[in-house]
Amino acid sequence: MKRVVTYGTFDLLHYGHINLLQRAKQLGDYLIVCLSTDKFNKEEKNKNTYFSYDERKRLLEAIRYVDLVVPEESWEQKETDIDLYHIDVFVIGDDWEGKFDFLKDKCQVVYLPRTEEISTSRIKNDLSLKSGVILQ
Ligand code: C2G
Repeated sequence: MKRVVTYGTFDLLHYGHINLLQRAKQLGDYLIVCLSTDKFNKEEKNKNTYFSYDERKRLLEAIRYVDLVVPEESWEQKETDIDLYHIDVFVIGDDWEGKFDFLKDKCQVVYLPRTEEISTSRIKNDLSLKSGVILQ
């Protein structure tokens, strides 16, 4: 069984995330998502998520491509995770191109093209703009 891992916040789940997860799953048989905790998002990624960790976990667990969701609590846990979960492939979007090449001596590292036209921040901006216009 080929085991794949990916990492992320996955806030306001959208089709860009789904595209990533679908392609990640195609690279193996079992996909683990290491989901950034609320603490990690706030303290390390400077991200204030709309949905809490539990809500984001619930959403990811409902996706057919995802087999297991576990917490991402630090930048440094990737190497241990690869051993712990016997990972064959590390996958992430190409906005991280090259950043995780140090994992190459432990597993295959794949950077997948992002879905360009969508992002969580774009959703937030568009919604605030729209609501701003309507409410004025
Ligand atoms: N993604 C994508 N296309 C988008 C938006 C996101 O392919 N339009 C991908 C990202 O490249 C990433 C995954 O979806 O692989 C999750 O995106 P984020 O939640 O923004 O993850 P990020 O903050 O990049 O966290 O330790 C690694 C970090 O936790 C990665």
